[in-house]
Amino acid sequence: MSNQFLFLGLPASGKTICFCTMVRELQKKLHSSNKFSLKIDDRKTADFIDECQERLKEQRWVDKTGFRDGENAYSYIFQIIEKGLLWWDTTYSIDYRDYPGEVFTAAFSRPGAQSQTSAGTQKMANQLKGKIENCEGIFLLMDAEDWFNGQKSFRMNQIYILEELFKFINENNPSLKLALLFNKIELLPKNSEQTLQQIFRNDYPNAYSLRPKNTKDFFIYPLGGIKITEKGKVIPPETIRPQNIFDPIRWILELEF
Ligand SMILES: Nc1nc2c(ncn2[C@@H]2O[C@H](COP(=O)(O)OP(=O)(O)OP(=O)(O)O)[C@@H](O)[C@H]2O)c(=O)[nH]1
Ligand SMILES: [Mg+2]
Repeated sequence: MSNQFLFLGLPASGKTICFCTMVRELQKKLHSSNKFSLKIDDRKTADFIDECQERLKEQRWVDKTGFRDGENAYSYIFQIIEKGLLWWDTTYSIDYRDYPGEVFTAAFSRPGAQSQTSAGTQKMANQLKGKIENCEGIFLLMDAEDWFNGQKSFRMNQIYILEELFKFINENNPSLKLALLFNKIELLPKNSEQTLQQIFRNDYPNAYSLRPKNTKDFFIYPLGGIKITEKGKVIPPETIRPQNIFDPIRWILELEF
């Protein structure tokens, strides 16, 4: 069984870090499971996740996802194996696509804004739309700090893109599962989760009403927290302690790990 999932979100919303920590933590967790295991056969995927982990260990952020062309660009593959009775194992082959935020933006931004997009990005944006039509699920990263503190023009643009994405899903693949992942919440006052949902529902009722029917909100902490240096710079913490990051993948795959 092969399932395709996409990691989408605006540039710098935290897709790459969330994806890598989710897979690595899941792999560690499943080591001690007698029901499931996680296997990474694909060299590119293993290197990508190792590299991300090394960067975080050095308390540095990862590089932004660059532009690569071709059918299999940004494709990272691993298997979750569910052990059955005797030899009846079930293998879920999971193909995650971690796109650069600019490709997502180009796919759903205002027509006027598209003239500023390069032909290569626009081509990838069209490929991305084809993937959305055929995928099983989307992890959509939402930078919670932007929702709270971002500039108005930025937020309005974000809402426009969301509405266009929601409409596209409703028209072309209405049964896909959409996990809305609010992250960077550690930068907000405590207990902001409910406020975020209220902002979405009350301030942007149009976008809210367009949410596809299989949408669920998640509040995640891929690193568990952040560190602020004496000079006021935000860096990854010494030890990462992710919170809530298995909830979205459990919901999307319908597996109980
Ligand atoms: N507070 C906080 N900041 C984060 C977190 N994850 C990422 N960031 C910040 O967001 C930036 C972008 O993270 P990435 O994971 O590279 O974002 P991306 O969505 O993959 O970005 P593109 O590849 O440019 O589309 C990082 O350099 C950090 O500054 C997090 O869990 N908490
Ligand atoms: Mg990235």
